[in-house]
Amino acid sequence: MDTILGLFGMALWIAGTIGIAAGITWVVVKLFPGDEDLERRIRAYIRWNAAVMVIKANKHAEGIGGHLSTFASSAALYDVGFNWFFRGKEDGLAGDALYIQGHAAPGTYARAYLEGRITEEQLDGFRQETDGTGLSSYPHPRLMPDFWEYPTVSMGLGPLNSIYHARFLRYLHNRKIDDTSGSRVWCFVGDGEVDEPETLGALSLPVREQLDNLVWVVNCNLQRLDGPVRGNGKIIQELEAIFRGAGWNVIKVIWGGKWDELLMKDRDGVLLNKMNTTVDGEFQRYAVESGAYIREHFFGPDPRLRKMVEHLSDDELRTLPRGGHDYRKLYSAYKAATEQTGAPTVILAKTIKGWTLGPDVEGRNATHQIKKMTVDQLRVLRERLYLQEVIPEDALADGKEPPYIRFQEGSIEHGYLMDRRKALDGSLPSRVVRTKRAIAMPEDKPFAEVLAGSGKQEVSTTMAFTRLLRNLCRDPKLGHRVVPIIPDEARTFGMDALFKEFKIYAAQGQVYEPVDAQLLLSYTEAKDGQILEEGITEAGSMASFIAAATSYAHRGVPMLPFFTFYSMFGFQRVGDFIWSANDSRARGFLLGATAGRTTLLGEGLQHQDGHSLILASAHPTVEAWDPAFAYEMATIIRHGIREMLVDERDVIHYLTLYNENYVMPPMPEGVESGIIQGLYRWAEAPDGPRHRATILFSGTAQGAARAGQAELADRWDVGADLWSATSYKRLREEALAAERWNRLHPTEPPRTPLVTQLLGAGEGGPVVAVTDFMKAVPDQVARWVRQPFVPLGTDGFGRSDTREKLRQFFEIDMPHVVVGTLWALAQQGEVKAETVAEAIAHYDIDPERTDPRQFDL
Ligand SMILES: Cc1ncc(C[n+]2csc(CCOP(=O)(O)OP(=O)(O)O)c2C)c(N)n1
Ligand SMILES: [Mg+2]
Repeated sequence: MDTILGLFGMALWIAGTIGIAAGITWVVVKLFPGDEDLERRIRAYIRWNAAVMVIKANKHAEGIGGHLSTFASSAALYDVGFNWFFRGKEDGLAGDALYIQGHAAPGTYARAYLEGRITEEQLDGFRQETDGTGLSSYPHPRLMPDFWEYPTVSMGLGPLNSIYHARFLRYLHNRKIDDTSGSRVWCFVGDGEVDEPETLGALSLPVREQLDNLVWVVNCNLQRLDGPVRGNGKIIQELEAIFRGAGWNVIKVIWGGKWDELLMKDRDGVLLNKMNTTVDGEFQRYAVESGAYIREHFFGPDPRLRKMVEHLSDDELRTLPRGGHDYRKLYSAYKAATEQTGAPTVILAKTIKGWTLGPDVEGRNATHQIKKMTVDQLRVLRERLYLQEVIPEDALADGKEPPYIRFQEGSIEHGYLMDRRKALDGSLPSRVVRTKRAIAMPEDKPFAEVLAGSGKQEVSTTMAFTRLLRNLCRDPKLGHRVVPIIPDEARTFGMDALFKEFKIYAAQGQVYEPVDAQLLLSYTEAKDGQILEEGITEAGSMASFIAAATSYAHRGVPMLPFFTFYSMFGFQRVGDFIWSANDSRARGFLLGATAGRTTLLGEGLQHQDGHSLILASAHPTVEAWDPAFAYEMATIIRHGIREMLVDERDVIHYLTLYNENYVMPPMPEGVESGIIQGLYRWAEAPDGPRHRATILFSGTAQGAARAGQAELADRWDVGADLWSATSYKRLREEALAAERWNRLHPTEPPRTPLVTQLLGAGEGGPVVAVTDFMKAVPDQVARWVRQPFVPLGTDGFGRSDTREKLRQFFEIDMPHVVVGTLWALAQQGEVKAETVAEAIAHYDIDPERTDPRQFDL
């Protein structure tokens, strides 16, 4: 080490080393091309404004929150990127993707303010959004669609998304859909955030795929919300081992330049040893203590160390900076990251949480939550940032609002700030939807085969979907842009049929001959493969989905992703990712295959899904569908494609797919709008019977409903209409809108919700709704049905058995449809209670059997 430092001593003085720890030294010498003093001054303004906007927000609206100390620790990490590395979107370029730590958002707004992209009024509206002019708390493209691109604040999602985003850029490039060579993905990660399994869960993928277009910057301020990240250990060492083990290029920026002088004197390695054996909890303590304390406790115990710093004053000791606050070292690290080839880079930057915010905030355990500052604390901040002449004393007087500060247009600082961004193709973050190569609607042909029904053949909606997906991939207009995504379940869904024809994407191609090479449907990988076969990671698949589903915006190249998964492992397993896909303004299809609590027989409690439609109902921009027939599924998908490509709606369509085979009828005339509105009459009640009833079905419950209709007519003198309920969520949302309108327009003639209109005022008799999902799914519309409403559904845990036994158990089979209908008629006085009892006995139903919802069975 001596030699290295000796040799490069002079150069180090110019540019600085990158990092020293664990006995390994990296020396990268780069001349800093900018004006460091000017940049520090610009950064001081950004720091000040970022703090003031949080303080003011909390003055104006008590409890509104916000974060001061995260950005304070990472200001230089962002600034070096904004001044020198992050590429913008001018001249039609796609630029770099920035995943910014969510709660560092004030810093991003503060820079945008200096650049003239955000007004003072907007800064004052931080976290006060409902009037439509405020700034969102965190990066939310749904709320600020011209500004933010990538939601990050749910810890762990941003890091995982960034990996798959970088990979998706390669996918687009290798498939010759878009030249993505000019774009890099930068992801800022908190050191506490690494504890989320999603953060580190996919580290090997960018190494396997050689994603040198990916750079992570981990802000190692040693603290999370409650306290130290690794008080008794060393987070940087831990992360270095993990990233290096995975094969990343690791750059550590630990000590600021002033330490270099000391390290050069460290001939025996005592200082290095002291650094390596001091745990993070102690370092945090040194961050808040006096120089005398540091001299005593860090350098003091070893006379050689004490001697090393005897020429430094206590104040100089106290202000020996961390690497993450050393601008030149950061510049060198970023530069090295951008020059790296063949592997992703992580920069581990050591910082102090709350840096420059003064002794009451810096490094304190409570720092994350601090959002107010007293006048005295503001004075300290002003001095730390050398802003005394900019902010006069009277501006800080008690009761006064601390001012925002800005450079005059024409000033050197303003010119420098703007020139830097101009040189890098414009300001960021910035979300623009600028379609470079649109795609047209597919032809009718892909749909025709599925809409025509299956003839005599019994097929499932999953099989029909796979057929449709294949047809869409073959479509001359849009086939190339279809992105089938599957997490190691292709064979379950019959999608292995697509492997050979469309090939599995593999960055290196296929370097082996597959074991099934001689088969027609062999496992075929290719560099330009279309299918993303992700392996067993629903989270990773969802991240791919988001990258593809937002490609229309971040690349200007619309893609059409279809992510098919075990329906149980979608909303339940990766619900937060789907939520962030809503926020990201994703456009794509989610397919919950092997759906239903009783249709997926044999798999039992963990697999049988009876509630994904309920979970989906909470997602604002997810349309949730439960089609019974292949033609419904195809109609919904065609409608969804039109919404995404023609209407440019940022919408996700979730469809259940089942694996039960039955004859798929051809699409009847005139039902298209009924399918899309969520409910349509599928079959009229037979003529003849005395009583009337209405049966709603969705998904595979069509079987019990149809059998029930026949049985009711044959044996119980009831003629029932059959309706297919393709989307209760849609019906409910329409009804809520009508109800709200009525509530707020009390003197106008009221609007009638669609579901009420369709089911009428009672002439169709009571309504029985049968589903392979929980009763809460049809219950979504119960309030707007005027006649008695009886939901039959599959509440409770799934269990292994045959379909017949399961449907009997969950009380959704034909006999229960009949009994439910008769009981509803009895409520209306149409039939006698004894008739219901007779039916119960006839079908051998045990009324005393325990309710399947109870788990003490
Ligand atoms: C999934 C999730 N869990 C919890 C939180 C709440 N939260 C916000 S910031 C934070 C601490 C972050 O610490 P770190 O990642 O070290 O970031 P720093 O502010 O120190 O840079 C927590 C727990 C969250 N946003 N997301
Ligand atoms: Mg932290």
